[in-house]
Amino acid sequence: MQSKEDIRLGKFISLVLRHNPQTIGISLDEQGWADVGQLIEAMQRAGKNIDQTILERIVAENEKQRYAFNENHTKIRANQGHSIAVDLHLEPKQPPKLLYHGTATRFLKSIQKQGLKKMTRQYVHLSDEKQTALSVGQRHGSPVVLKVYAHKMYQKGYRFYLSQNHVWLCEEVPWAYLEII
Ligand code: HQG
Repeated sequence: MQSKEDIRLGKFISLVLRHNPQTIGISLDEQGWADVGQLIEAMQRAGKNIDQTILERIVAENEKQRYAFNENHTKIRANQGHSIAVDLHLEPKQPPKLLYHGTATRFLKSIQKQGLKKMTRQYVHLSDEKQTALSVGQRHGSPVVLKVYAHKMYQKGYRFYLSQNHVWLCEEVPWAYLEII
């Protein structure tokens, strides 16, 4: 179990690596990598209690494996969830027959009209487990899980990607491939 402080630091690292590196004055390369030394120094300047040991622990223990180091641990990036344009070099992959997306009931009308859109992120996020989708939906309010006919989409030429921490990603899901469960 991660300590509350590690969870808090992890959320801040997600903000920096997915959405806003400028908030602590660093930048990411085009594949989303930050320099580990720069990240630590910049976080310390921003008043965060972090060093290499703490960062290693946060990355290793994060319950969703949200971050990855490069081989020699000089660079770090988020495995998914970006709103800023980065190219993670993910290869298209054949999805399972069904995937799931958790959302809030208040978004359903709009989703029925437009299908699932990326909104602020780089991809629509899908899961191969209903339970995971349910927890994702709960973050937004009264949850509802949508079944995604992923294989049918794949057969029609839609591309799917699998992030390093096992989140399925795609550009959009038209309503025709969705079903409320
Ligand atoms: C909804 C977490 C209206 C969509 C999770 C969702 C995930 C629409 C919200 C990752 C819509 C966007 C991503 C449309 C989609 N009209 N609403 N046409 N299309 N939406 O947070 O999937 O914990 O950007 O259903 O585990 O909730 O941060 O996406 O409710 O993997 O690592 O718009 O974030 O990962 O919300 O979550 P988000 P998400 P972490």
